[in-house]
Parts: sequence; structure tokens; C-alpha cells
Amino acid sequence: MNNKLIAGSVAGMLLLGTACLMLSFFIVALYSTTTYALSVDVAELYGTATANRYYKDYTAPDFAIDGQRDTGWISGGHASTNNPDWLTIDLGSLYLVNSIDLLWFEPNGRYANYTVNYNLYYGLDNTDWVFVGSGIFVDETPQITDHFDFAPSGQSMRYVKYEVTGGSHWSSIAEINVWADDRSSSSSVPEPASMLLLGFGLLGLGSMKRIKKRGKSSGSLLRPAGSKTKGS
Ligand SMILES: [Ca+2]
Repeated sequence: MNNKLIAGSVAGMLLLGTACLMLSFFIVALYSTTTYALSVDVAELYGTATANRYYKDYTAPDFAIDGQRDTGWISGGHASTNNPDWLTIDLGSLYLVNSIDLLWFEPNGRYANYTVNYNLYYGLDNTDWVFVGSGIFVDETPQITDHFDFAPSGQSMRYVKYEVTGGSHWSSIAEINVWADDRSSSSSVPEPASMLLLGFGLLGLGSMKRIKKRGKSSGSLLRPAGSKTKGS
């Protein structure tokens, strides 16, 4: 191959490889400082639950945030609008909450069509409450879950209040899941695009080295590893 042509190719690949590699490292460094939070149940992880009353030790408030679907809080009596039962959760600090799920007990048929009427609130403190929504759990379906979404921006809160205002069942709830971006579980993850660019950079340097080697030996790039170029 013409020496000038080889020299030109080497210079071009050197320039291209260096440019790709520098760009790749810049993007990887940029994204390596970006954190991606995981959505977790901060009530189960960090919360403490308190209620105005509970039936037995095995139906205490903390069983509403223990992550188990077959345990829960049971007040031991009926509530009314004028005399509600309540359970509050203190998350320990402010969280930007994405959604809240309420899971009632899986009914076993003993109390078919019994009901629990509830209101859901959140608060920045344990005094002033902001209404989120209300519902009625009816003991007639295999699984009973109500979902409250704060998309797209989330809602900052430290406290959650589940209030029962009536119904034919004793006041109760199996699980209250409070989904938020967990700051402690954030992780640094390079994006696939930056890793792809890094690959291009390395590929460019690899091509440059192969051309430099070909310029010296004029041998085949596909020859088996370890084989010797004629005359070497
Ligand atoms: Ca539970």
C-alpha cells in the first residue's frame, strides 16, 4: 500500500479514535454522577404507627406497616363519624411520595358484605391534615386494594392518617404502603448510550492500532492469533 495513503489513514483513525474516546469519557463521567432513586415502601422501612386503640397485641398498629398481607391493625370496635378510629404513620422525615396503597384483609367469608368506611389524609406535621380521598371496603371480593396516586410530581409528606368513620366491620387495615423515592438507596448507573459511546471510542483506538500494524507488516488482519507474518 502506498506509504502516504497509509500515513493518511493512520492519522485519520488516530484523530477519530482520540475524539471518540474523549467524548465517551466525558459522557460517562457526566452520567456517573447522576443518581437514580428506587421507589420503596417508606412506611414499612422507616415508619412508626400509632392508633387511638387496638384489639389485641397481635392487631397492634405496627402490623399495618409490617409488609405482611395477612396481618394488620384491628381497633376492636366500631367507629362513627362523631367517634372515628384512626391510625397515623410517622415516616420519620419528609418524603416525596408517589402513591399510597391501602390493602384490606382478605375476607374468609365469615363477614360477607360487612363494610369499613374510611378517609385518607397526609400531613407535614401531626396536626394539620390534608384530605386525599375516601372509600368503602366491602367484604365480598378476594382481594381489596385502593390506590391513591400523586403523579406526576409526587406529594411531600411526613405523616399519613387512615381514619375509619363507620361501617359494619370493626375498624381495620391490613397494609398501608407509602411509595416514595428512597434517598438512601440511590445508585449511580451509567446510561446505555454512554457505554455505547465508550465502546465506539475503544473501537476507534482498536482500528487505529490495527492500521498501524498493517502499515508495518502489510499482512492480513484476519490471520490466526500467534501466526507470524511472512518474513518476520
Ligand atoms: Ca400487615
